[in-house]
Amino acid sequence: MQVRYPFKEIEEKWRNYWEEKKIYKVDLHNPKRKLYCLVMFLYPSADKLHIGHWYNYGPTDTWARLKRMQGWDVFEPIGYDAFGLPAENYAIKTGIHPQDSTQQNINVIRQQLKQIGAMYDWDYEIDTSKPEYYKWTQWVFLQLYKMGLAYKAPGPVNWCPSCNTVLANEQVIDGACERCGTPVVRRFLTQWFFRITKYAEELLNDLDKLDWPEKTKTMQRNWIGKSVGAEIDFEVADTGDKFTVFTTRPDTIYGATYVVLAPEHPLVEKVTKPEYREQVQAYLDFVAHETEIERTSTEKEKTGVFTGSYAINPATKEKVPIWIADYVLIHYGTGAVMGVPAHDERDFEFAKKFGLPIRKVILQPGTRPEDELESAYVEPGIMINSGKYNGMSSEEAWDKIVDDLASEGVARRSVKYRLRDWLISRQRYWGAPIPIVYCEKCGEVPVPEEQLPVLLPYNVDFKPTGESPLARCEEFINTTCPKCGAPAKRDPDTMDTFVDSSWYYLRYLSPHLDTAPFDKELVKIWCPVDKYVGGAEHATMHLLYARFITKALRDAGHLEFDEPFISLYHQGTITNKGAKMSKSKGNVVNPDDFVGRYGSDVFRLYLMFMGRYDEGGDWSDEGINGMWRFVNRVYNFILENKEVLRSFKPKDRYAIDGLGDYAKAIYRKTHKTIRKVTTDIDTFNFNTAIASLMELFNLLSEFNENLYDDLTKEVFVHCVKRFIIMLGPLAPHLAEELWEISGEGESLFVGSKWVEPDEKALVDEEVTIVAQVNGKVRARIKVPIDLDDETLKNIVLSDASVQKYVSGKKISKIVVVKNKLVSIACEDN
Ligand code: ANZ
Ligand code: ZN
Repeated sequence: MQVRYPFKEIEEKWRNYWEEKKIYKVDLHNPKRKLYCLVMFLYPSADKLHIGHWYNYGPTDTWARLKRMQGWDVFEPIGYDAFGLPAENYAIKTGIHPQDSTQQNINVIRQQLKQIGAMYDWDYEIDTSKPEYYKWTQWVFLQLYKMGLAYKAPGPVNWCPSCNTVLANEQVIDGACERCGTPVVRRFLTQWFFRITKYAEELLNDLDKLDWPEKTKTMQRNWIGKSVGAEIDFEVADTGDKFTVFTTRPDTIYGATYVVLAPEHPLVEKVTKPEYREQVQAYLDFVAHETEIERTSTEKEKTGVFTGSYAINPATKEKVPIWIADYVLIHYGTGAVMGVPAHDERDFEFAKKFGLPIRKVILQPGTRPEDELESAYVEPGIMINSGKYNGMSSEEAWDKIVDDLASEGVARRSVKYRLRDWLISRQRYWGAPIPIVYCEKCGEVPVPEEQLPVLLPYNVDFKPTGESPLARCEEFINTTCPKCGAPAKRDPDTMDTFVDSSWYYLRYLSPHLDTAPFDKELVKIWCPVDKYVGGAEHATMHLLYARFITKALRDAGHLEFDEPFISLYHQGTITNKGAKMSKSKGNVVNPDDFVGRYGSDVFRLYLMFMGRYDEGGDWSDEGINGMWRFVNRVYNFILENKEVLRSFKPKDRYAIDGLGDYAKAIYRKTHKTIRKVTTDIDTFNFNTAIASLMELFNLLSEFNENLYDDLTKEVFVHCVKRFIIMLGPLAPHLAEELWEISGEGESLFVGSKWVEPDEKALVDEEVTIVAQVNGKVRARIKVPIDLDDETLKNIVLSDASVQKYVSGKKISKIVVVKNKLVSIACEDN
């Protein structure tokens, strides 16, 4: 009689067992083979785990369990990125204080996380909003401050009018707030920055060392955006004022027929001639209302305005008009460019629109100098219209022109990066306070390390107004100067949450250490992280910041490695009937519903079975139901064979030639499956690992106790035990239970129980197939044993000697006898 798989009891039983026996405790000080497996921790911004969390954590734990079963000491922690806008916005929506709502959420989420049945050690949980954590986030700030890597500066910032706060460049997606989608506006404010640009070159070069998805590395490379070029000085005609352009194409300077200043360029005011003032002012007003995305859009028609002034092209000594245009950005390069319409697409469009001269200086191979340009020619070629450089290749001229202008003192080689310094101050409540005090006498004073943490007060009106809520909190803002003792004020801003997460992997090893941000010894043993798994949406922010902070702490003498995450994997996303799951569409799959109905292992198995892990998959209620049926079959099968399983102590290896047909077949299949499942799980190909276990199970389930001799039974037990072992990482609760039913006393996850395949069993055995056409033997063909009918048919039909008898004829019937015969009947015509 079939029983319903009692997942509830079983899952609870094993979770309690694991926790009581502290199975997953790792001796951090003395690991034999350390492996730090980390998942991106979670925002407790809502009160539930969603399927995306589950999809990150379940399968990653499967990988980590394989490693554990293979004998690694695996450290796999979990925690909460509890500060920040999402948590605060949630608190604003519900009216509950962020600290209370965050803690409430964490308590619910922790229970859900436990249901995953991962190997988390709850003694190592971290919560970035706790003083014991953010004390050290403030410490990180102070280290950077000491090194000149944290500084305050006025500047244009991205302001979200809805979240009422400044955003980092990385938090602006297509001109809108990453969190709420409101278009971002520019504001001028004094803010705190981390000097990540100092590490631009190293951040770029070290990408080569990392085992990361190529796509993510490319995104970081593009984000850092290195450009090799030159700065060239131009003089304003008549006034002698100077400005500098940055160009990656100094070879085109003879074609520079105009120059453009960014609307915010400091010379704009001065070069604007009185007759042009009105138009220029109107244009500046227009630009002020544009978003960054509008300004840089290549789709949009070019706009700009002439200032009335001219500059001297330092190569041709010609006077060229000075324009202002929005496509030149103030914070890139020098905020000024030389316009070369013949060889730059934007300049070409601009010149066409405003009737500026287009002068070819590089000849496209296969064209003549007098041919008219249809569009900008941006590739290399032979120099023309460029004085003494004519006839050279443009690549050669690139260096020569820079050298010559440099010797005149009007140019120098220059490397620019798109990367901007990281703006870390937020005018919000729910974050780590910036540990700086302002004293009338002493100015800006860092809070001494021994006075940390600067506590975030509880009684604050946290609703955002645009001004920092902490500024209105008397008990917080008023303090005394750490240097002179005079009354002083604290910095009212809090830090971007990405600061919290930039160093968290270090804290996990000693989350309650009170005397240091992390235990240096443990960090030496365990870091960097060996495997990091999380969403691809973090390609530029978190993953870049954590790399930067690691390098900065290294330079401060606190770390001895260069990179935080050696190997990175991005899980895909799960859709529902092809559509992205979202609350607004009402198509979100709630993990609890299915964990409640089928259990955590079935849910985990189904998530992994749905598709390639890096591509995600499409949710289907039908699909998870299929997985439920599979698990039930497995469970009942083990129960039914309990006696046999307990009656034999199988050996580790069998000589395959001495086995009967069935024993041989299951032995071979089992060992092939071990090989496949091992590499599949190791490379995050969970779906194919599960598929091959299903195939193996189908073969094992043909077993019939009454038919076989003792040797066959013994081999059967050998195979079933291995099947259960392989199920271990994929369905840990179920596998533990099956392991116990099969007569084993010790947990599957104690010791290193993973198994190696028997190499001898992996070699395919061959059989000779008889091929008949209309009853006559036409060929004998050697093929691998156990081929399925379809494959066998195809092999026989394409055999040359069979072909002779069937080609051109209509085949009426093919009979296949596995491992023996293929018989073809065809009609004569
Ligand atoms: C003249 C020129 C001729 C340029 C030519 C290109 C092609 P990347 O590679 O992105 O660094 N540029 C420089 N500063 C700029 C700014 N603040 N805003 C907008 N554009 C700016 O691009 C460097 C090129 O972008 C520079 O080289 C400059 O145009 C433009 F045939 O100078 B070039
Ligand atoms: Zn002072």
